[in-house]
Amino acid sequence: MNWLDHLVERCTRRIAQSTSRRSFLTRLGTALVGGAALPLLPVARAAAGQAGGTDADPGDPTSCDYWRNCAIDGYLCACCGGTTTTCPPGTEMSAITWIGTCRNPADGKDYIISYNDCCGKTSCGTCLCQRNESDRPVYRPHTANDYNWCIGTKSAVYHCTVTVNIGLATGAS
Ligand code: ABN
Repeated sequence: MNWLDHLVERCTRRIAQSTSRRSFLTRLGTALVGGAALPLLPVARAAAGQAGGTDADPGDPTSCDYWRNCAIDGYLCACCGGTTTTCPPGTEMSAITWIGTCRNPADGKDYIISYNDCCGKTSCGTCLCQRNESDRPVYRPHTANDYNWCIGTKSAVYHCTVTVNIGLATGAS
């Protein structure tokens, strides 16, 4: 910890030499008030919603029981170095996807969930989740989820699946 003490001491001395106490306090106050206001910005709220675990997006994205996983058949990217919406490093997201409709327990509404496969590495092997709601036999491809959607990607090797919330489902399901 000695180096940390020296670093903090040097920084403190440099600040003391180059600023007056009043201007230092003004800057510190601005930083504190500004920092406290950051979560009020729309961007911060959106990020919180994506991360899961909030009222709007409850549950653990690494659990098969997580609400967005209702129609999935694959490995959860949130367990494989990615998140619910981003592929793990070194993999590429498929543009062609399986679509499901899942009910969000936070508001009781149905949302359209896009199950994009992440491609380019061998199977993640962790958090296999097969909830398969509304899945139909593979001889009806447009209603079946048991497919490798790594099509049109550089590699056809399947790694894991993300669960992107596309938006509110409207009309009859
Ligand atoms: N869409 C996930 C997946 C990949 C390979 C085989 C079956 C299902």
